[in-house]
This record gives sequence, structure tokens and C-alpha cells, in this order.
Amino acid sequence: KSRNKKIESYFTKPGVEVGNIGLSKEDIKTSFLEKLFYSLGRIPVVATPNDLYTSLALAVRDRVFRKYVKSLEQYAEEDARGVAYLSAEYLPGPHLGNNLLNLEIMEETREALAELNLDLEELLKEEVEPGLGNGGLGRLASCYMDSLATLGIPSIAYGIRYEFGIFKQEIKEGWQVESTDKWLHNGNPWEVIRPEISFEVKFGGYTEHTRDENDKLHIEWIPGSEVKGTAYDTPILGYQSNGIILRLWKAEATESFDFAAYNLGDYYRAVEKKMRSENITKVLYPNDENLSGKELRLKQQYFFVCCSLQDIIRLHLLQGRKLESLHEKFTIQLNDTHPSIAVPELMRLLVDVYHMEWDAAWMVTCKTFAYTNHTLLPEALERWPVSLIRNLLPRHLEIIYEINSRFINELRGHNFTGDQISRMSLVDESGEPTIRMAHLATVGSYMINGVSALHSGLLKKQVLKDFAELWPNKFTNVTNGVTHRRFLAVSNPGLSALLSEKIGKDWLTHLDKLKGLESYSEDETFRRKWMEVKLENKRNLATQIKELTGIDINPEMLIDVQVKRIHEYKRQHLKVLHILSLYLRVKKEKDTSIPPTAFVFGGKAAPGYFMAKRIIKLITAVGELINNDPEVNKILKVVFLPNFSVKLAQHVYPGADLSEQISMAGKEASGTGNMKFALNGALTIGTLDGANVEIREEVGEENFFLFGLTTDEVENKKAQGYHPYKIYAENENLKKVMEFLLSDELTRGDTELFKPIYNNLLHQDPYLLMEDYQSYIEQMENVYHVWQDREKWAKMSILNVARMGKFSSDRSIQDYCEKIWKVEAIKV
Ligand code: T68
Repeated sequence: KSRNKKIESYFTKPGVEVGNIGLSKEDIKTSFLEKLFYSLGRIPVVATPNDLYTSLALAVRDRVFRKYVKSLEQYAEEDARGVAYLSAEYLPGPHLGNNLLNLEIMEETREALAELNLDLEELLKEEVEPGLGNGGLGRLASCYMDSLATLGIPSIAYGIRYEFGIFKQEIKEGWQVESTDKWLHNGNPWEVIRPEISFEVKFGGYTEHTRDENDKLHIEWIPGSEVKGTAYDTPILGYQSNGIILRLWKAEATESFDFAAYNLGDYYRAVEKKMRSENITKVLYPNDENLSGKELRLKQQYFFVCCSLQDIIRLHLLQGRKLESLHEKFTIQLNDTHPSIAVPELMRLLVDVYHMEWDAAWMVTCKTFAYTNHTLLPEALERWPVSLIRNLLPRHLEIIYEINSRFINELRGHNFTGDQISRMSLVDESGEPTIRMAHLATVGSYMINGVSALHSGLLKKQVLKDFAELWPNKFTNVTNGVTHRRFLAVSNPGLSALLSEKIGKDWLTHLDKLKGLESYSEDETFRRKWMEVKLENKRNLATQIKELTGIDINPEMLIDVQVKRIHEYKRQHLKVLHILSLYLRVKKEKDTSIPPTAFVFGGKAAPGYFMAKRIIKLITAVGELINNDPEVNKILKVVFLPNFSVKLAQHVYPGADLSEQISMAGKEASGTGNMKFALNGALTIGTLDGANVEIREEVGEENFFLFGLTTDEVENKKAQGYHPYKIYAENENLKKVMEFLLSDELTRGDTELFKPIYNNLLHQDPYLLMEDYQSYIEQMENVYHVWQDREKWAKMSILNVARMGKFSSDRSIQDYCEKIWKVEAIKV
């Protein structure tokens, strides 16, 4: 206490700061040099670019922590209700630029470095981003952290500190080649290890059921092995506000297990144990929207959930509170079912460890969790074999069975039929018994949400239909959003400056202020400036493309972009069919009227996903053919950008003219790239899928290029019996394009190369490419028609940006606070 008082007095003296953390140019320069000399022990002549970057990062981190410490004090003081966000994935992107924006010291830092003959842009390039996620789901979690911090919502985000993030993608001979992502190789200046915040996690073994003298049942889990999770904290700052913590767990061997082996003199066994323990957080599973079904993946999920719940309980008890009130002080958001083992784990902690009665514990549990669903794809819905859970988490299996049997009794009480009950059961017994994790999450949560209006509606009609009938009030929608601070303010300084010049800077915290731009769409001078900014961004993108692929793009071309994970339902191959139709027009019909277009693709394929990898090869093969043909390459270019990441994305969105959002209706839960493109002034060609529906509603149907079947039409088509071959046979143009997939020109004699794609489309075509082809081709003609009228295009582009206010993640977080969490901001 007395020590704390002593230290505190330094913090509370008015106007006095500990250390040099001022925000002036001189302060930043001094800090930067101090870090270089005294933290890294370097002098300028030997400093590497990474040394310079790290020195700046450390200087900025001091300022970030200064803010974070303030918010900690405030949260503790107000003892407010808070959010714990549980996600197996995060994609924060590079920290430095974002922190400079949030601290409002971008210019000061630029000048400080310039006075030392250093270029801020060069140092920003040095940062290696944490690729701790697969795609949209991980990036969404990070956008939400940005908004939680900016809005001042008491919160903490938990996850896994993967040593290797999402693999690095290279393209060799047109194929994707994966290598490990050693993102920690140069050290990580943004994180702080918290050795004192560590918890034990058990695995395997068996349970012992005993009765005490009062005949009360006690259940003890005797584990087969144990590991330790240690916290690594990364502060995430909000704009002009304090920060929140991203707490990632790393797995290590426990001392006790080590000791046992050491004492037996078995040094190698001890070390082996250590290695086996550390394996748990070694690598991110690179499958999006698909199950891996691997034991190690379940271990990862349980490991981070177990550490996080112990930490939440620690924080709760630290405030002198009782566990019976856990749900009053904390709400825990489950980002998809990946952390859903938290439901039985919290029950285990409350019942077995803290000796609460089952009913009381269940009440607390069901009022603590809320669950976000991100997919309806059957192959992505998590289910774990009962046998696997029994081996790894024997006590949890008992608890899941108990939850299930009580749930089924409740259903019987409501007169549910046997059919309904077996459909709703947590255990699927149709084949090898498995646990349906979405059902577990639903039963254990007080609220369930989808991520766009369409998706939330379908969730209630399809995957969780019976549950929605049982508990209609538990279901809601929160449409996804993106942080416009990273994806506009940081990544598109040109457009940001133009916006602020016209409507002031309020849009940084209130994106709906962009509405103020609408009237300028009629202003010719403004439109010219708008297109100049876009052209500058297109030049920048062209430079990136040249650096990464060697391909030259004329920045005046229409830049037509599809960047996202490669997946059949996202239909990158539909875009390829369109490109081939244009190629054939130029080549065979000598049609030179097509406006010059660069088609840009980017995205990773899951390493075990055969068709997705073939689609990448198809894109690059089409690129080879077109880019090297002097007859065509003045008009068309095709680029595959390797290793798409947040960092690369920040160059791509600002430079795009056209955004491709062409999934089959009903399959893309929301999409968030669609929002980032539109926010940067790209127009969208898209289906009525996910959040496209709401984007179109906001920007106006006249400012959106729509094509394809609706969700209902897709359903009907499939119900009637879909015959892709018939469509192919009746469409001359489509037929030519499809046959070209097998041509020597494209395959260079390896006619088997694209047969799998060709056959799939002709005979199965589960995502209706044949059906939507004609409608897509026609809408693309319309795109070209509008593109010829640059004034009209500019107008539409301005109106798109002006009407994107809804899609800020600030709005999403406010929705979560009001509809689900019932948490209020702490005023800073
Ligand atoms: C995405 N899902 C949705 N999943 O596809 C996208 N899955 O429509 C939505 O906008 C986004 O979530 C945010 O809501 C994913 O990104 C995964 O990455 C994933 C990872 C592991 C296992 C399953």
C-alpha cells in the first residue's frame, strides 16, 4: 500500500508525467533516439531499418501505455459492467500507423524523423503484421477492438498467441505455395509479457465421483497432462481516447510436470514435455469455413477459453464480488463457436471448483454468454466427435450430456416432437456421435446474432430454426461494420484530407457526417478533385502491383478488384469466365471497344482445398495468356496479388474503381471487404447477399450494379432440380468460354489442368455460376457503359462514400451495447 501511494503520487501531481512522453515533435525525436541508444544499444551508423522501426515503435508504445494506464484506473474506479470478447482469431494489421493516428502525432512524427533524415513511410513498411486469423472473422474482431477502445467501452479481448500465423503465400509457376509466417522473428515491440498472469490448463485423464458425509456429490477431474498459459498483452488504442487490452495466451510446460521428470533424472523427457506443451499455440489452422477436425485444434480452443475464464473470474473476485453476480459484471461474447467450449467450462468452474449448485451455476452461465454466428455453410458448422471430447476433456463431456438431458426434458415439457428433439439435441447420433457446437453455444447463451440482416434472417429459417421458434427473443441481428479510421483515415490520406477540407474532421468519430458530402456530388470542381485523388491512389496501387508481380498496370485503366479468401461460394471463377469472354471478344472478334481494364485478384486458399488452389492456378494461367499477348494486353491485364494481408489491403481498397462482391446469394454471411471498398469510393457489382443488401439500400439502387438470383430464387431453382449443362448448351457465348478452359492456348497442352473446374461447373455447379453467368455479363456491360461517362461515375462514387455511415464498426459496437451487452461507455 505505502509503496503504491508513493508511486501514485508521481502520477497524480498535476502536469507532471513520469518519463518523457510528450507529444511534440521534439519529444518524439528525443524518445526515438533514447530508444535507439538505450533500449536497443545502437548507434545510427549500424542501425538496421528494423532497429529504426523498433525504436520508433517503442517510443510510440510508451505513449500508448500512458493512455491505457489511465483507462485502467478509470474502469477500476467506476466498477462498471464490461465485455470480454473471446475470439480464436485476430487480424490487427500493422500497429504503428494506427497508433500515430490515434495519438494524433502522425505529422509531428513525420517531421521529427525528417529532421533526422529519416522517412516515416520507410519505417512503416518495416512492420510485420500479426496474421493471427484467416480472414473476415479475425479482421472483424480487430475492427471491433478499435471501436470498443474509441467508444470507451470497458472491455478486454482474449485470444491465442500463435507463434506462426496464417501461412505466407507465394505464387510459383502459377500455383500457391505456402511457407511459415515467422512474425515474431524480429521481436514484437507492441506486446508485454505478464508472467504473473498465468493459469494451468488440464487435459485428458478421468473423473472421480465421490459422496461426502452429507451425501453431496463431488466430482474431481484427474488430468492426464497439464500445460500453463501465460498472458501477452498488446494495448489497442482508440481515437483520441484510451485503450483496451488484447490478451493473448501462449502455452508452456508447467513447472510441476517438469520437476517430476527432472527429479527422475529424465532430462530429455522433461524437455520433450515442454515441446509438446508449447505445440498447442504453435500455429493457426489455415482453414476458413471448413472443419479441420484435428485434436490439436480442440486443444487450442479449450486452452485459450480455460485461461480466459480463469482470468475473468480472477478479475471479478479481485473486486471483492461473488461469483453469483458474474453475469451482472461481465458479458462474454463468443466469436463464432470456436470458443463455445466455454459453456461447459464455466459450468465446471462454478460447480466443481467453486461448489455452486447446478441450477444456480446454469443461471449464471446462460446469462453470461452471447454468441455470434458467422456462417450457414454446413461444412463450416463445428462439430466434435464425442470420442475426441471424451479423451481430451472427459469432465466436459459429462457436463455437456447433463446440459443436453435437461434441455431435452425442457423440450418434452413444451411438447416438441421426437423429430424436433433429435434435430435440436446437442448430440448428433445419426452417424459417429458428435457434439453440435452451434447448438451448445445457442443453449448456453442469452443472445444469438447473425452478422447482416439477410444472414440473421436465414439463421432463424435454416440452421437454428427450431431454436428460434423456442426462444424468439434470444435472436437478433447486428450488421457488421469496419473501422473507417484504419480503412480510410490511415490508408487513404488523400481522400481523408479532401473529406476533412469539405466537411471538417467529425467524420473520424461520427461516420454518418459523411452525409454532408452528398451535395458536392453536383459540384464539377469537387468531382475533378475526387477523381484526381482516386487516380493518385491508383498510381500507388500500380506501383505495389509492379513491385509484387512485375506486371505493369496503366493507372488510367478501370481497376476491377476481387480480394478475399479463395472459395467456390465466393465465385472467383465466375469473374474468370467473364474475363475469358472479353479475351475471346478481343482476340477472335477483334473487338477493341472494351474499356482498358485491370483485373486484380488476391486471397489465400486453404492448403488442403483442392478446388480453391486450382482456381488460383486458373487466374494466373489466364493472366499469363493475356498479359503476354500484345494484341490484348493494351486492353486487358490480369493480376494475382500474392500474400493478401491487412497491410496490402490498405493499398488495395483506396486504388480500386470496382468492387467484386459476387458470391451466390445466401452464402456470404455479411462480407466486410464490400464495406471497405465502398468507403474508399469504389462502386460495387454484386449479388443480393450478406451486407450487400444493406449497402445497396443505403447508397441507392441506382448507385449499385446488381445481378444474379436472390436467395429465394436460388432455393427454388435447387428445389426444382438444377441443370447447369442445359444452360451451358443453350448459351453460345458461355459454351465458347467453357470450352476455352480446356484449350491448349490456356493449358499449354495440359488439358487435364482445368477439367476438375470444367466438370464441376457443367455437372454439379453447386454455386450456380452457369445460372448467374448471363446476368453478370450483362451487368458488367452496364458497368462499362457508366465508366465511359466519368462524370457520372464520379457522382456515383461520391454518393457511395457519402452514404456509408451505417457501416462503421462504431455503429456495430453501439448495436451490441444496446441490443445485447447492456454495457455503457465510460466517459474519458
Ligand atoms: C466470415 N467468416 C464470413 N470465417 O464468411 C463473412 N471460419 O461473410 C463475414 O463478413 C465475416 O466472417 C465476419 O462476420 C470467416 O471469416 C473464418 O475465417 C473461419 C475461421 C476458422 C473456422 C471457420
